[in-house]
This record gives sequence, C-alpha cells and structure tokens, in this order.
Amino acid sequence: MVTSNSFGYGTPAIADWNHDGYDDVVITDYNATVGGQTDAGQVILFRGSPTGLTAIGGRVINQNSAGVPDVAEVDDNFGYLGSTTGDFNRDGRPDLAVVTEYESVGADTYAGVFHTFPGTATSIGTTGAKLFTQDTAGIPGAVTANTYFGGDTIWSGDFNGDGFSDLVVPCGYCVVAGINNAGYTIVLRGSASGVTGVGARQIKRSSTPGEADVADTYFGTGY
Ligand SMILES: [Ca+2]
Ligand SMILES: [Ca+2]
Ligand SMILES: [Ca+2]
Ligand SMILES: [Ca+2]
Repeated sequence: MVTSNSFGYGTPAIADWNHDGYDDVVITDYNATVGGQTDAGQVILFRGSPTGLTAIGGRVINQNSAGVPDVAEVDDNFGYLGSTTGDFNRDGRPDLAVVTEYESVGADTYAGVFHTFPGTATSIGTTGAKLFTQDTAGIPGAVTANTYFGGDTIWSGDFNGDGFSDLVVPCGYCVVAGINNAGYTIVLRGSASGVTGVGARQIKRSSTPGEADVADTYFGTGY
C-alpha cells in the first residue's frame, strides 16, 4: 500500500457547486506536479450525478490557475492537508477554502497559508480568490517559519449566527506565550466580501478557564 501519491488524502470539501441537487466534492492532490514544479499540488472538483461522482464538468484548481494569488512552486503542497466549504459571503453559493501549509512566505519557509475561492452560479471560481497568511490584517500572530499555519486541516461553521459562514484555521506549531508547539486556532469571520481578517480571534487551550497551554500538544490539530 506504500505509495508516494497522496491523491485524496486531505480532507475533502462537499457541496453542490452547480446547484443541480447532486453533491459535488473537491479532492486534494497535493503531491501533483504543476507547471513542472514537483509537489506543488492541486485540488480537483468532481461532480455528483444520477450515477454518482464523475469527472465530467469538474475542474482542476492550483496556484497557477487564473486569478489565484501566488504561484505553484516545488513543495508547496497546495491542498495539504485539506479543504473545507461554507458560504463565506452569504450569496447562496458555496465557497471553498484550501490549505497550503508548506507555503513559504517571504523568507519564512513553511510558514503556511490558505486560499479562499468564491462559488459561482455553476462551479468554483478562481477569479476573486484570496490568499491569507498570519500577516493578513486582523489575524492574530505573525508569519513565522516552520509553523505550518492552516495545518493540519480547516473547517467552518456559522459561529455568530449572522448567516455568513466563518472559518477555523489551526496553527498547531505556533508558540503560545513562549511555549513551543502549544498551538492555537484562528477563527475568521465571513462577510459580504468573503472571509476576512477583520474581527479574527485566537482560541487556545488556556482560553478555557482552568486549562493551561502545554508544549508540543499542537492545539486544534491532529499532529
Ligand atoms: Ca452538483
Ligand atoms: Ca506557492
Ligand atoms: Ca458564497
Ligand atoms: Ca458568521
């Protein structure tokens, strides 16, 4: 069973992107070579149909897709380790968020980023895609090498009940008050313009009364 191919290993995102009543799925393919860049990574949309999942009408999205911030590079691992969906801009169309936890930001290797992609009338759009790092305005914390922001997975829900889906992004390798790898999660709000850093909050173990942050426990992740 050992293989270097990791197609489908990350968390898939499931929604009905073409509004035909059949659920569709985004499957991660983070070891894919893109534009000659090994392990740059991509995700692939498959359609639901009366006979089940089909590649017909699907699409491939990677960091070289038109409108997507950044570019496909060796070892980005776009899609590692997962994706999620929610209606972040409350337009009735499901949107997509994808982690790239090995992305380097400036000189900070493996700092980690995530992208969001707006749902369209019939699919997932790359026009209007956004890139978030820990230096995005409003997000607590700062870009730091080897912290793998966004890993190992992201998820969503409408936590403040305003109808805009919100996004939860972990940083298990992040330092909390000098405690290495204690980790925290960032909760970002949805808005009319989609996921925003405005109003983002940091949640860590010590956010709960009586609980303390502990080294190497990677809060919010499965590490
Ligand atoms: Ca569908
Ligand atoms: Ca990249
Ligand atoms: Ca939407
Ligand atoms: Ca909300």
